[in-house]
Amino acid sequence: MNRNLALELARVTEAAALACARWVGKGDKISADDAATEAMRRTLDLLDIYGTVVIGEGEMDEAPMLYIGEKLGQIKGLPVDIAVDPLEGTTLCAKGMNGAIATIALATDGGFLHAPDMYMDKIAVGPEAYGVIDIDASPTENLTRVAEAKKCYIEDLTVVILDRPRHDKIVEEIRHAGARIHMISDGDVAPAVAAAVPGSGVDMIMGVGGAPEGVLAAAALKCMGGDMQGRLIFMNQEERDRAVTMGIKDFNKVYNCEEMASGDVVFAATGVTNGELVKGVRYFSGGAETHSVVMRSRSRTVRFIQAHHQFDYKPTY
Ligand code: VTB
Repeated sequence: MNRNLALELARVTEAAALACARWVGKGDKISADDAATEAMRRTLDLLDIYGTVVIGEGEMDEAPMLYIGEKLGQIKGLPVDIAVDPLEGTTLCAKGMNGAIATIALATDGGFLHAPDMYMDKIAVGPEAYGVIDIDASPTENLTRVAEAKKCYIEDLTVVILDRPRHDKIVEEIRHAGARIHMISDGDVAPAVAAAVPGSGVDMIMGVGGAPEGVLAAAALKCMGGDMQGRLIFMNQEERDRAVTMGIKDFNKVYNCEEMASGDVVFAATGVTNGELVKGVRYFSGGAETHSVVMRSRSRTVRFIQAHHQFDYKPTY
């Protein structure tokens, strides 16, 4: 994959973040998501790729843009799979809460798991704890191993977890084991990625969130040498049937990072609101500042990009 593509992806997530940042705190998550999606699609279409959306805004009949199967980019370009979440954390954006990002990943050779829109049990860590996590082991066991790998006390570890009743039991166990918990109301991609960023303050994520979000997190963790495991959670027969049509055979399979995101992978995210991974969009007279992160699996270079956008010269926003 062309190394410049990773940098160009920053432009795509910047556009999405700038578009939905106008909706921060307005209480309208649909308009915020629409704005991000439209901007992402428009900028993505300019890239020299021949892309197919595999993780997107929904099925063709339910999403007008960035739907699963949509072809994007220049037809003569490099064939890639596209995974997008133009606004990860729509409610966070609508309420002006921390943790909303615009994010995208590309993979060559059909590299992404075609994860249906359903739940996934996840555990993710940074490179120092590569190879020590096991989704089938208890939270205590995982914390013990991660603390050992990171040469710290369990009490020094911070676990990010979605604040949901379904996590009551593991929250109790994590507390009992002594680790710190940061509960979030939405948006588990950014903290999963942050777990692999030194100094982010996040050591791991645990618990059940969205499966498409799991693939995006895996794409980033692959680029950084982090580790992740995920298992799809089927709530009903309809979800099982849907998974079968998407090529999933083993309902109990534990997917590792590589099985969710293989091939040559690039990932980008831009902050919409502030978070542990990136800061949100900040306005100044005549423009706005964005904070993005872009990375490539081949080189493992992770770039944080702070950009100043002048609206007089970029009139869309
Ligand atoms: C999950 C999580 C996402 O929405 O999909 C969550 O992975 C939905 O979980 O990051 P619930 O059904 O329990 O609300 C997000 O938090 C996106 O907002």
